[in-house]
Amino acid sequence: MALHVDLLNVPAHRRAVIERFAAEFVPGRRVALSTHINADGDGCGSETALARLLAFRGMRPVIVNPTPWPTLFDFLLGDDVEERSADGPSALRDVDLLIVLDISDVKRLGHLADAVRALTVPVLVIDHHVPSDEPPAPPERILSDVAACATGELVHDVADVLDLPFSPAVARGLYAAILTDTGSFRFSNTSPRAHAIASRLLSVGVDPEEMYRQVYARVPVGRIQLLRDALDTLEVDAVHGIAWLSLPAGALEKYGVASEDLDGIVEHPRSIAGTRLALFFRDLGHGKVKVSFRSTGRVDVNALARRYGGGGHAKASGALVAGTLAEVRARVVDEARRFVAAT
Ligand SMILES: [Mn+2]
Repeated sequence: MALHVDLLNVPAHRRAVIERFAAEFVPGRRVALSTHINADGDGCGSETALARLLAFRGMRPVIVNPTPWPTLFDFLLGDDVEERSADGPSALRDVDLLIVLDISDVKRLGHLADAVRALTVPVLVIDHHVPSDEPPAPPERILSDVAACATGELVHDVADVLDLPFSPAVARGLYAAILTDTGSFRFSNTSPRAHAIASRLLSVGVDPEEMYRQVYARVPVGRIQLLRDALDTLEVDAVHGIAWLSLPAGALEKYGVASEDLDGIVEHPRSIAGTRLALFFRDLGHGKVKVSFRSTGRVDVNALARRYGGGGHAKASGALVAGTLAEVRARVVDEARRFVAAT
């Protein structure tokens, strides 16, 4: 069927950037891969897939993230992938190349950001976020497309253009990336091409039920207890179509869970009938509150999050806001009411 093949074709503008990138993929070179703080399925899946693909090219990859590798995505690692996030910026010292994944803003590299700004070796970016004011690399070294359902889609394109093998481990990484960033093929970024690539990955041996179990069905009990507490804070402004949850400082410690266990919590207020904007406020305990913004429909939460120095996607964004939980919540909800009313 021609339709399927057409969907897998790599768009020309992506192909051109990837062919330019290939000049940096020199056998023997040490290449570091990094993604944003609190790596998600797209970050981890893209990294492990790209690490293996570049190893096929004869490169020596190492993953160096600003925050510890999430336990949830341990199953994507293996003896063949070196992961040195615990070593911090020093792990970047002797690399020949850095590839930053799933980030448009260098600040998302957390405590690695200054080391990356100071690097003298080339930095490449593979990403699908809305461009920021301070990208981690100059424009000619960025492969970015907001039309990509996940950074994993672009890593797929790298493998396709450079004719690198979709090994089972590569395919699992790419599938995890697309599965999680599309909200299990539910969000608006679930393009025909997302399904076509997923189809290709299934056809080389990815087991969808195993992926479901790994990603969604082995959560610690504390995650569910935390969800119970969070749901208890639900507030709804039915007039404006805004719903939000809050989490006080120390909630993660209380249940012995990690920040990755908060992934998806904001989908609960988002799922309420009539919600146009869902918010999740998490008090980090040091005078800052992390705010997650989710939109259903036309509300551009990237524009809203940018007012607080954050950003992301039009339908999913985040920001770090200074203040107490009560202050930040009052301020952001107030602004959100006006923003939604003007949309
Ligand atoms: Mn992503």
